[in-house]
Amino acid sequence: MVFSRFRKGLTRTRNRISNAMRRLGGDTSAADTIEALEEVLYTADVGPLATELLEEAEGQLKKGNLAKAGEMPTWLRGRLLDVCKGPEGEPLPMEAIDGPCVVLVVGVNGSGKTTSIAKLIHWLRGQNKSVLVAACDTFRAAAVEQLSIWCERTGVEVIKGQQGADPAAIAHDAAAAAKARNVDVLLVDTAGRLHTQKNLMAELEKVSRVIGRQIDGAPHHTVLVLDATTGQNAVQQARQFGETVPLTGVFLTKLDGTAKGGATLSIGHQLGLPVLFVGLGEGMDDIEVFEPEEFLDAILEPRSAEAEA
Ligand SMILES: Nc1nc2c(ncn2[C@@H]2O[C@H](COP(=O)(O)OP(=O)(O)O)[C@@H](O)[C@H]2O)c(=O)[nH]1
Ligand SMILES: [Mg+2]
Repeated sequence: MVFSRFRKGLTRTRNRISNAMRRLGGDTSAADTIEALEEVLYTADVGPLATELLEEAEGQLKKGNLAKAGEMPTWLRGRLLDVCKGPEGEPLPMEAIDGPCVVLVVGVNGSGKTTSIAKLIHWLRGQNKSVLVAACDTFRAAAVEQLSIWCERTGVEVIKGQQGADPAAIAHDAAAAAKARNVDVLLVDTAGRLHTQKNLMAELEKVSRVIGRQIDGAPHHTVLVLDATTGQNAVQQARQFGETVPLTGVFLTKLDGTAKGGATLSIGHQLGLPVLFVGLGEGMDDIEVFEPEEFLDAILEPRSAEAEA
């Protein structure tokens, strides 16, 4: 069940804030309530949003709103939901386009790009979409191999070149092949890079441009893969990547390995970028479409009857 998968993946975040959440719902003084709220927000790493919400809560308490025990958690959930909903993301794959939907996958080293591509293949195949993959991370030999193994397992073809080959050339061939075969989706894996690596950033721009020359309007999605365990740093990365290639959304990985799941909330809020998918483990089926309501239930609602791992 989707619901329990979110809960399982977000156990760490939920456990870290559960005591403070209980205090928040208790019948305590305004000062204690604010302290509990502060702990919830900072522990979950919601970023600058914390200050904003704390001020708002203080104002509400002073006015005598939120006076009854139990009102504060409901208020918090409502406010976080507003934030979390963020901008609407264009669904993937896009049905309205003529020809293959091209998804360029970018991010820093180790953020989980290749694994997330495997997950996307699995998810798309589950919807009976035909998929082709471009191995444009030609930087490390192991990268092409890693991607090829996933493609073999999922039964999709991968367009690849030699180690050190020009990623733009592979992108070109892959886009041509995707068009010729009329596949539903072309997923493009890229090498990890930092915003400070000017050549690599220029290379990314070129990959994107070359694809656009082959297929009208492509890439239709440029998805930034962010490692949730980096918390607020992820927000910085998103800003910097967005300056080179226009981003359409985020794939947030490793939510299962962090207590900083709250950072997810800041991404939409601070960047105006939708979180499209989340990664909740290393397997190819550890992928979920981001659902704000389920996400909030999973971090905010401890269940005493539930055996938490
Ligand atoms: N726990 C967990 N590990 C992940 C997730 N996504 C990726 N990883 C791991 O992160 C590491 C780097 O992933 P990889 O896809 O090679 O990153 P890339 O360099 O961006 O392509 C690997 O060990 C993956 O198994 C996730 O959602 N949860
Ligand atoms: Mg990779």
